Amino acid sequence: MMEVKTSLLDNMIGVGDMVLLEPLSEDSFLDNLKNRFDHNEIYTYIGSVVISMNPYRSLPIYTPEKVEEYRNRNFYELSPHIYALADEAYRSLRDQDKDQCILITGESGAGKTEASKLVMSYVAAVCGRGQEVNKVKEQLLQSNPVLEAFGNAKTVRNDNSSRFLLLLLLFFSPFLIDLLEKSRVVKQPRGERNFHIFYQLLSGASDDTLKKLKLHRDVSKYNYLSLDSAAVNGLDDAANFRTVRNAMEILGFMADEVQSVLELVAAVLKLGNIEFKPESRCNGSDESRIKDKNDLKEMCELLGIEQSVLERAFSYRTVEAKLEKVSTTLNVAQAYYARDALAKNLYSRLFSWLVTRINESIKAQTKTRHKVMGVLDIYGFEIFEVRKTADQTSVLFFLIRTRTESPPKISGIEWTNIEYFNNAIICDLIENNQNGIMAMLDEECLRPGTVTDETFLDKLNTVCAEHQHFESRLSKNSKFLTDHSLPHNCFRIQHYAGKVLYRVEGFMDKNNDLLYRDLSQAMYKANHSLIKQLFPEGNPAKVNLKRPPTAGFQFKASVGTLMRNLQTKNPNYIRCIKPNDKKASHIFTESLVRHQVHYLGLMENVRVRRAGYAFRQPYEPCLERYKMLCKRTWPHWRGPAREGVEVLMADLQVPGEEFSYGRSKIFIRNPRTLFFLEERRRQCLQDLATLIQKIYRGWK
Ligand code: AOV
Ligand code: MG
Repeated sequence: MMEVKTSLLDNMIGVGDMVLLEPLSEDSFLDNLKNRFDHNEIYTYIGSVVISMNPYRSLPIYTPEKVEEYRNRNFYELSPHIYALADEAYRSLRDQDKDQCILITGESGAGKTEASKLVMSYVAAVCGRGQEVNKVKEQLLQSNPVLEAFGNAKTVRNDNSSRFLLLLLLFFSPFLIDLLEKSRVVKQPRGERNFHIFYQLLSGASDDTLKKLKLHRDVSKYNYLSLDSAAVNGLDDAANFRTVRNAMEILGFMADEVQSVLELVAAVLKLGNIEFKPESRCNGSDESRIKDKNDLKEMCELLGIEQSVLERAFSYRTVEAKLEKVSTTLNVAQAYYARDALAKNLYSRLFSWLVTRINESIKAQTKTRHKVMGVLDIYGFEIFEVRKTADQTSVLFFLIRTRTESPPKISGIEWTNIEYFNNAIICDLIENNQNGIMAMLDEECLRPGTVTDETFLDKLNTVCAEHQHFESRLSKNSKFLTDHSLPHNCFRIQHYAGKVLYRVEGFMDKNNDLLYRDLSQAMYKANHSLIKQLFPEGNPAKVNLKRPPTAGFQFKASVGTLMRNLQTKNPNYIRCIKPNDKKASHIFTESLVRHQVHYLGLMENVRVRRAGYAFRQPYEPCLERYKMLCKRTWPHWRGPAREGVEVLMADLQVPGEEFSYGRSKIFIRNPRTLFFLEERRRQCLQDLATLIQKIYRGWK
């Protein structure tokens, strides 16, 4: 009886909407994905959620004709496509005045950034015209190459991996949250690169520009640039550099601004080449000395800093205790720490400045407040990798929060229990103000003396054992897992996605990119307007004894703003899946996809949607609509509407598990049942029409 054809199901490879999958199991889910993927159908729905499989090759499905095809069409009318979601979001924004956000999740390399670009370009193509709009559109699209040059890098998982958090609010008050993975500036994991811009500059800039920036073309000359992966297949650094320069021009950067930006990029490279050596003092202490002052000199020339000022800032540290100032000398390790902290700060502040600058130039084009559409592109977490850094921890809990989706609570009905993972526990575990992991990390960073990654782990373990409250919560839910089977220096957290092993190595460092005040003051003294602007705390007139916030704290604050922002918007979800680990087209590695289906919570997603969102209707209109399908209810039903619906469903032999009777509404689990009812109704009306025609002809 459930054989129904709708336009959605016609000529469709497999099932276009997982909600209609029958029977529903993880295996059938994967089979359906694979079947569709093998036939170039990379998009599949779960209700209104779009699953996107990375094809790893360009498909002819993003043409202007496709845009026209999807324009102003209903979501389910055509075969699944990211354009359908973009169109739906755009139309609700335009017609219903609802601010929209598009949340894109998935692991690194799954296609989040590409998806966000597709949404942006679709919206740009269909949205209104006019001079103002066109300008903004162009600027928005041009912000991509600039942000990617400064914020993306080659990683093991993705040659163009976003290392920052990006929230783009289109229409037209763009707003970007930038949480750059700063640690990459000074150190990259094996097989990975620093941010694209460094390589782009060295290979794409003219000889003249390089000379002005006091740079060599040779990547191997720079400590901060990893050697083993300098050239990436399919990535044309030189051409991309031209694209970036051009985009900056369109975005309204002045020539001297571009020059300043490049000077900063060059200064970071120079900074990385400054090296220190120990010099023993007669009192037995080790002081550090700069090995070769040439790089220091050139860096100072680039930034208009007096060499002696910076040199001093690399040798001494002033600690202000109450009203006293005490200078202590730095040893070699501390000098390197100071150097790297400066590089991280220089670069990440430059990035923030770029983001603000881009926002301003786009804002300058818009005179009125417009409705807002946000695209959130998050850097993926590398689920298979053991090594997790503090930067990524933050992203993890963010992802978890965005993904929380609980089943609907409906009164008066029994639902088959839907298991879903309670993320609140994890959020609490990581974020809790007193004894959450981030809070403890902050506390350790604030402790004077010798704190190391190991003492942090010890603390985590003891706190978990000590705090009754904390422990009971943890042990009950076993979310924080430490045991003797764990490798050295590790702890494990049971995340939504599965268990993740964290290695504490580097946690403290990454959380603590504290810049000694001597250095920020040295930067503020620079005769370089951009640098001065980036280090306002170096202004001696504004002595602020408060410690700068740690990375974890900053992240928490930004995520807070972001969450508040997102909560006011209507969400649209895109879940990206990576078909294989080889960046190859046509390969579908089942185990890998299965894993992602697990941690993206897609099965739960289908169940939630089937259970809750499929269809519900008060008894009266339901009876009115379908009463023609049953002799006992047609043309009039005398009695309570609910009983009428019961008679109707029994007469049509709709299986009992397909629907439930609520207090005032009927709930239908599966849209298939709805299609069935609609199809029967359509047939009925058609029969009626034919009958009327016959009668009419008979009359003639
Ligand atoms: P990510 O954003 O999810 O990773 P990307 O969007 O950068 O991943 O995608 C990685 C690569 O996959 C791209 O550079 C493309 O080569 C390819 N790709 C993705 N989507 C498509 C598509 N729809 N069509 C063709 N190729 C595609 V990360 O930023 O690393 O989390 O941190
Ligand atoms: Mg990305």
